[in-house]
Amino acid sequence: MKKNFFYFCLFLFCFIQNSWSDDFIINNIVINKPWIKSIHSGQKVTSGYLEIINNSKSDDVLLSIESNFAKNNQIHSMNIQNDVMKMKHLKSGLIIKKKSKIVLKPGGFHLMFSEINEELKNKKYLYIKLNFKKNVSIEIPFQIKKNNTKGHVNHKH
Ligand SMILES: [Cu+2]
Repeated sequence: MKKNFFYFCLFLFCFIQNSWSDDFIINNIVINKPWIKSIHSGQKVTSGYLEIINNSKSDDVLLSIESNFAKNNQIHSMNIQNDVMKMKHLKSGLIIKKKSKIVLKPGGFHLMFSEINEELKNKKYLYIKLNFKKNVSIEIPFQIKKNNTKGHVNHKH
């Protein structure tokens, strides 16, 4: 019991400490720089990005994501086919190989939110829950930022 309490405190300490620097740690997973593209009022779709590092000795999978502000929350890949960017819903999730890092960025893997049901104007952060296969789940704030790249223009589902 005492031992569990110690681990709980250690977890809290790590979590709080890391939330100040935009890094989050849960078990063997480290998450860096989570951000989400700001939207105009009336816009119903946006996307989110982050870096995920898997420090464990086995592969893990980001199985799904959840949020309160959108009805549809999906993990997508993006590829160029005949000069057209195509997105694909990764229904069985995104694999993060052991001891490696995966970067979700404009033009590549991303989190996709549609049917957005909230006014997001005056918010700085949005909370999104990431469900991993082995390292359980973590709910973290994604910073809302303007998008400066053109990675998500000209695409088709
Ligand atoms: Cu997408």
